[in-house]
Amino acid sequence: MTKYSQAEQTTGQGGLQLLRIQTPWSVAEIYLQGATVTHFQKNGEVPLLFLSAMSRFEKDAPIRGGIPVIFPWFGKPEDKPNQHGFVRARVWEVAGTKTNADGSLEARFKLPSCVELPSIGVDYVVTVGVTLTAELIVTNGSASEFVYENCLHTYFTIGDINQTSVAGLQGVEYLDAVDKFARKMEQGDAIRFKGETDRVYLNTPHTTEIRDASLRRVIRVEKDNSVSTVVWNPWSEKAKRMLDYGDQEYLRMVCVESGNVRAEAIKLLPGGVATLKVKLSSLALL
Ligand code: TA6
Repeated sequence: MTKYSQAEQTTGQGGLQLLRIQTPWSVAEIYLQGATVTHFQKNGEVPLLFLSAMSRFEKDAPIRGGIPVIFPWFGKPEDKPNQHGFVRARVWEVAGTKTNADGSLEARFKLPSCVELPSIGVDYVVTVGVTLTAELIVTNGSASEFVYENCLHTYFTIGDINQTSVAGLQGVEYLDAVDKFARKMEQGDAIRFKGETDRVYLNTPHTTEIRDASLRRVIRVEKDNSVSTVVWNPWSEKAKRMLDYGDQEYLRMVCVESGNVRAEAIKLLPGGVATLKVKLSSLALL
């Protein structure tokens, strides 16, 4: 255990570059590929983030797990070449690290300028301490309105999907991707999982809680400047079709994602700056 926070850049899986961060309370790893936080673990706890054992760590391939940064589109719009934007597979630059007054470590990343986004600045700030925060900052340096979707597509480690629920969305409308995106209302006090679950909850700034009776842990997902929450578990059949994901891994993970997607896309005026922020914390399930 380290007395002071520190960060070192080193080589990780597949020969990819990553930042390895140690703080007095936790450890984290952030791959420059997609600026993907792949690991966050508080001392003495099970890792908070899930990373597939089958994930690819190759140039231009998204990492399966952690916190993929989804931008500038979510899902697979007809006019787009692939799913979930392109920045999660690009190599970002480390813009700097610093230790904050509270002892946490802040790592800043910058998306290198790209032809797809002329005059759009994209920065990402990850702060590691007792909690983990991630902030995606978009600056519109162009002369026209920039419309985009964003989502921090976070994979969480749980002990058993059959003993896990997600609370905080009761009474919220959602689009059910496993039922032709039918518009429905969340009736229950918590979402429980009995099969493939893929829901886009709308107009919800609410904090959610993942209640894991197996690990006796609550993971709290707080967010700022986000009105869409996506809840996803592929379940067994889709898991088998995913080459970078183990057939049984659906039992030990759930995605609770924070962003602004579909009709809730961000419209950023010239000169505007918009920040999407999530804060992840864990506490004992009493
Ligand atoms: O977040 C839910 C979702 O849109 C699901 O439909 C599923 O496709 C998941 O994202 C993973 O997408 P990916 O492109 O990373 O395989």
